[in-house]
Amino acid sequence: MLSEFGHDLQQALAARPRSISPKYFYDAEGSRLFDRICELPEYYPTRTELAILQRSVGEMAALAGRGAEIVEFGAGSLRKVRLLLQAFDAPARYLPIDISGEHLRDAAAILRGEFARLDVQPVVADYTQSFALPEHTGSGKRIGFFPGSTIGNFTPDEALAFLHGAARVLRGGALVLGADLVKDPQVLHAAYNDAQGVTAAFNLNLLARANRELGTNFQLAQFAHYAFYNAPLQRIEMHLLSRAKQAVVLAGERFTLEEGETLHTENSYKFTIDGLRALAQRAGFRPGPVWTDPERLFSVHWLHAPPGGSA
Ligand code: AVI
Repeated sequence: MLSEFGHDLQQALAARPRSISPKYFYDAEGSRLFDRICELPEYYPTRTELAILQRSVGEMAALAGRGAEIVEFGAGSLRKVRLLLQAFDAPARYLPIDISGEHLRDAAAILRGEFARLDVQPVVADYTQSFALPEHTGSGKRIGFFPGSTIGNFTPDEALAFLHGAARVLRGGALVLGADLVKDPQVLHAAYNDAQGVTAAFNLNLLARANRELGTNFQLAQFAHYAFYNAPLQRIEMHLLSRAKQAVVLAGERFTLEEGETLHTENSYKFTIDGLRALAQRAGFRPGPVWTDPERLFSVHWLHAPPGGSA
């Protein structure tokens, strides 16, 4: 029986064009490489968003009010949510939602140690699908947190579906959303083609992971990391490009890749501020303040969820 990864890779190799979800980047090695990407000089999103959050978290705290509960979509960087938890007025509860139970447990244990009065309730679920949250008990608002421009890794339809789901669970509250901005293509190109080759290793790890988990025989040296900005579609595309005609065997099935053919591994959409606000409005949010950096590289949005009790 093939795993979900094996099944999706099999479908991807058989299709034209070939593409696979970027969620498969994140095994332990991929997560470690992504943490290194976040520290790279060329990869501006992480430090820019952190600086924006540091500057604006006081305003966010005032908007959130006392006793808010924070719902984080993905238990990502503790550094970011910690800023909110420290600045908010007596946050009542923290609900991180993540598909990886192990990752969630670790994050929860660290935050419980740091915030003794905070009720930390991890939710193991796929937040891109329909999911349920524990009942909203306190009198504070429910504030969603989705930093990092992870929304940019969704297709436009997936982004809209995610926002609809978030609006449903955050009723009466708000969503704090980080979104990378459209900018000089050279800046974007450098961010996904770093000099140290960490992004290349991150991309190629998808094939290494397949070799480890699925017993495939990908020759990593026969593939090139290929990332470029597709300006009309406002997205960075990452591909793995076959350097030569080659064959790979997955679960007994042989697939041929011609020289120059690619496996499309990721889209990273970039947004205009108005475009992001319009998208959020389509999902029922009322756009509030937007914070950005002096170079307008990155944006953090306060989006008011529709009124009413939370689901
Ligand atoms: C997680 N995500 C927002 C990153 C991005 O920039 O799209 C993933 C990434 N891919 C290459 N570098 C970083």
